[in-house]
Amino acid sequence: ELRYEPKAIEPKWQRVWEEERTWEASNEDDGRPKHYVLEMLPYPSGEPHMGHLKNYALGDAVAHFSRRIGRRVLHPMGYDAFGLPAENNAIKTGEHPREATAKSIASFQRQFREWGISIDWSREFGTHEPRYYRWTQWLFLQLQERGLAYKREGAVNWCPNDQTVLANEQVVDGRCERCGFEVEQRQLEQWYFRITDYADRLLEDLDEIQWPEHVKTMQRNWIGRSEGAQVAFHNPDLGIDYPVFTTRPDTLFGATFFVMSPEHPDVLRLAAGTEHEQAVRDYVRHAQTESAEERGAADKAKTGVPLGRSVVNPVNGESIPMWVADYVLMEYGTGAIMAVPGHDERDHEFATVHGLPIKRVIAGPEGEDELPYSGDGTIVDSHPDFDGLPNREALSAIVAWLDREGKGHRSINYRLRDWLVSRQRYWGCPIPVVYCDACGMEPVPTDQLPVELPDVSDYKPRGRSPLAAAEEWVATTCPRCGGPARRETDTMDTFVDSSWYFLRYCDANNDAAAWDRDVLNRWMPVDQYIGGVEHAILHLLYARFFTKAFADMELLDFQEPFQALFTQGMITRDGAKMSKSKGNVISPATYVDRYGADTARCYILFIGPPDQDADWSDEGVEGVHRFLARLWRLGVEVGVGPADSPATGAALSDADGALARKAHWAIDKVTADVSGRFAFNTAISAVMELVNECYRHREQASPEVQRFAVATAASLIFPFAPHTASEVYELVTGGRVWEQPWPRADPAMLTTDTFELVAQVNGKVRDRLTAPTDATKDQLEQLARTAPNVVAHVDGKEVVKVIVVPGKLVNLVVR
Ligand code: ANZ
Ligand code: ZN
Repeated sequence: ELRYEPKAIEPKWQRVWEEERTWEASNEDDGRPKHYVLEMLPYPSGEPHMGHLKNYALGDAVAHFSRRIGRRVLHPMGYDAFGLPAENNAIKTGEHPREATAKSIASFQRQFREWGISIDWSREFGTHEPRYYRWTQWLFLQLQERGLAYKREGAVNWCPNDQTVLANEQVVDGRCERCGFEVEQRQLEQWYFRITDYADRLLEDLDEIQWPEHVKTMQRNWIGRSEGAQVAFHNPDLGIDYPVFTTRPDTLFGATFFVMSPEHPDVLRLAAGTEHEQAVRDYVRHAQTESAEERGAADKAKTGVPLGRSVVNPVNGESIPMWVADYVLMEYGTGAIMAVPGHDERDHEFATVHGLPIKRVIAGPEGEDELPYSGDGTIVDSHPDFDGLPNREALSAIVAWLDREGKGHRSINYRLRDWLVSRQRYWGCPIPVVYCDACGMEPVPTDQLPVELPDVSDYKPRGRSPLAAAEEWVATTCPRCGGPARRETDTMDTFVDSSWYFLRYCDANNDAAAWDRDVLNRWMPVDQYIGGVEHAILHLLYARFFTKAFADMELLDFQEPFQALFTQGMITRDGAKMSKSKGNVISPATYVDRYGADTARCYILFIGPPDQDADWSDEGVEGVHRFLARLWRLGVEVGVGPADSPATGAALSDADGALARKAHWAIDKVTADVSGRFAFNTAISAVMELVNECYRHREQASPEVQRFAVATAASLIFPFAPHTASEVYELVTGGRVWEQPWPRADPAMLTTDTFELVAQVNGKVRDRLTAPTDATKDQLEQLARTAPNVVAHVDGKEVVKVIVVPGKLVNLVVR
């Protein structure tokens, strides 16, 4: 009894690849085109899940295919080991983050090997290892030297649960992205990276890369470029010009009031001495207690109080009242707006609630009488120079006029804010600066890096970094004057670690530098990046920013890190996301143990187009397992011997012809499905068809052609089921499949043979058709029924009988 035994087959091949270091890539150029295939590195917290299996099975298929079409492939692996997931997991289990992380990494390492992923292990690292974060710190200091990393006080997002600040990108609908707690605002001194300097380049270069359109759209929206104007409104009491940012200078004549954000630094100064002073104070204090969530809500009541002052509208000299209201945000534009209730939704609502005048200055088409009107139209009731003009034309004329008068200018505004990178958490990369009473802030000199993360026993967050309690570590000497100094106790956002790991892989064992520029240029950019769409904004934007900043520092010579991106869909159960609370989590280990890694890998790619979500089904797994077992059994039965394709034009028996043609068809189909595409599901099903064809011709086909077909099936399935493929290929050829070039389809074998089909109606010949030799009876009947001259003679009559003689004729008997 022949049994397919993955437990014997898989370790056998894993050992060969491990011992021979088959997947290690040399940094030396050997003339082959390079191809850098990368999956997003995992967070080592807990065990690998199905999403990991899918991610790495996808990347491995790309890597294997690329090698076999003659490319020099880099396919490395590492661990994004610092950060909240690892630390929270550690707090939950009571185990030190270092130990919990080490355990998790060990589990990932073991499972990657058991899955047979073709990783270049010589380049592996965790971002928490001093030999890696030494360079994270060095890069931080390079940014700081150029003013791209800086410290300032400002309002920051604070998660009361995680007890740390969050980047804007980590606040989703006013809540902490990780734990879901409502985020508060706090005034704190923090480190930032000046990503806003790169806003335009981050936008423009999106046109240069092959990324899914929806990911590019998310990045564009996040950067949020708005074109408009800054216009100065003069306050005579303080004698100060207050600029506003507006995208609609064409509505300037419709501004009926002016609104400042409660956080605007001049609010209290303006209100001082007016009858509204106390009310303004109360309002400002109240606004501080509200979360960003509450303030941003669209349906929130438009609250606000008058400031008791006014400003002058520069276009018509009108005095309009000043208000303070929390729908105006300090972080956007100038923190103050001109309110145009006739044409802006929120201003209209505010004016209605507080009884402020509403004025129309743009006439829409006939019948559009309601205000606010946000569409385009004709300028009305504004100024003789502009009235009657289409508003878009007037817009540039008004900005030009403001510019001439020195009252305003064209302005571009971004939603993107600088990236807040300091965290009051233990498990992260220490920020390499010290504070000296005499010299102030001093960077740690390069030869003193890394600043190692000390071992502390109490790493729970409590509002300030747990590192502050490590007194011996904090106390140090000033690198400038040698006097006593204190270390920075904040650590870096873990997104800093993952913003450059793909660079380090290229030169992972370099002890003298973060990387060698020439070596880097030999591998970068990543040709194919693969990961989850949840990283569409944060990680991908930060990595692009780092790359551009490093290009400006002449540390590398390209502008974009990831030339092509593929975002994978989720694995679901009964249509639902897997989660511990739903109790529907299944782990890769269970399936790898029961069916072997090849079945699990192949199934996860077979279940549907990989960019879409797909539902896991145990029957589906069984089906794929049977397919691999059938392929293996063919290999055993056919045995070793000559396995070449029949020569072009060779005279073949029907069975040999059909089987050889099917094999070439499969080569053609799989090649098309995996070349620059991710149609792995249809590629796998083509190999399944080929295996079925092998069984169909088992009795009639010659051993040579059968061997050719089985070897071809093994060769084609190798990127998806590498162990079984290697075994079967060895069984029929004695060779190693991964050392073979990717098979080529013989074009002559792709055209199926044809014959002349006679189509009869009631025994009389009515048409002659060209039909494929391997067409089924149903297909022949269908061909005959749709032939024009047959249709004409059947017209309206009932077909009572159909006679099909394959290779000859179809006769329709009608009444
Ligand atoms: C007058 C106006 C008239 C506006 C109109 C819009 C429509 P985007 O497109 O997102 O850039 N604005 C400016 N700064 C603001 C702040 N700090 N808080 C809240 N709102 C602010 O939006 C730009 C528009 O948002 C600006 O153009 C301003 O209102 C408002 F019919 O000015 B507008
Ligand atoms: Zn000093």
